[in-house]
Amino acid sequence: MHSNFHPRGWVIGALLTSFLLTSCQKDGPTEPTSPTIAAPDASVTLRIEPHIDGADLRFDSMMYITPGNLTYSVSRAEYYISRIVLHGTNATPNDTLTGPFHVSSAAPSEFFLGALPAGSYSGAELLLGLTPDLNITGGLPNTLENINMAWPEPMGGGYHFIKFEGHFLNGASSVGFAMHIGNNMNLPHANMTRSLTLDGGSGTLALRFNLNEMFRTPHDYDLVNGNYSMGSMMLMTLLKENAADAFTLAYLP
Ligand SMILES: [Cu+2]
Repeated sequence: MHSNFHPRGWVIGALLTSFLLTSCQKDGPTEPTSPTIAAPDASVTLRIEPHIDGADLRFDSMMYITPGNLTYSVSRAEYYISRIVLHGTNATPNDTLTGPFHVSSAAPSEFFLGALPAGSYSGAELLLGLTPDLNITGGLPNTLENINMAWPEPMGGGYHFIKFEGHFLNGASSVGFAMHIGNNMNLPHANMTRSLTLDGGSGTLALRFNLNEMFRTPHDYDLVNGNYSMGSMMLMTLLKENAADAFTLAYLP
């Protein structure tokens, strides 16, 4: 899948390059979404829904358009979501969903949260990735999914916060891209400004992640000249800042 990978603009040495190629492009089988646990009494399910400007995410379909007008496909969208803080308003205190929630599916992924107290919230924030205390090598359980997200020790260790990969058309040729983010200084912090009210009963917190926002606002991301982010603090900073408005959160009773 990555045999036609043509990284451009790298300013890193051949040794590091070959290390990255072996450590970061393993395309494992897509794991199925974990089954939802039958919910007793009042319970809230967190549903994480990746999409591209409102279109369902489907892997390996050359059907999406970047803000820079390149046609592209997605072969992997794997990431952690941590520390979702609901901002309490009026008498409601903040409520924090610690996670981390790991997502690797193109379909919505569901996580059983149990009961959440009723309250009104002015919005929320989250981390796309891991908190610094977990972002150390061995900081997460040694499951296959976590091991596959490992960030190389020579680059600081810990884990990838996100691997967003696919191919785009550049003229007649299909070019691979890999938007990888790691290192605490590049941890994306997203804000959601829509208010929501929890009723203390059963429902769904629908967290929607627009992957196309990784390529826009505040930066117009130049995929042609930055198709491989991992070796570049500059590119990872752009992606981090673009992710700030990539999420929306709603409660569905
Ligand atoms: Cu990587």
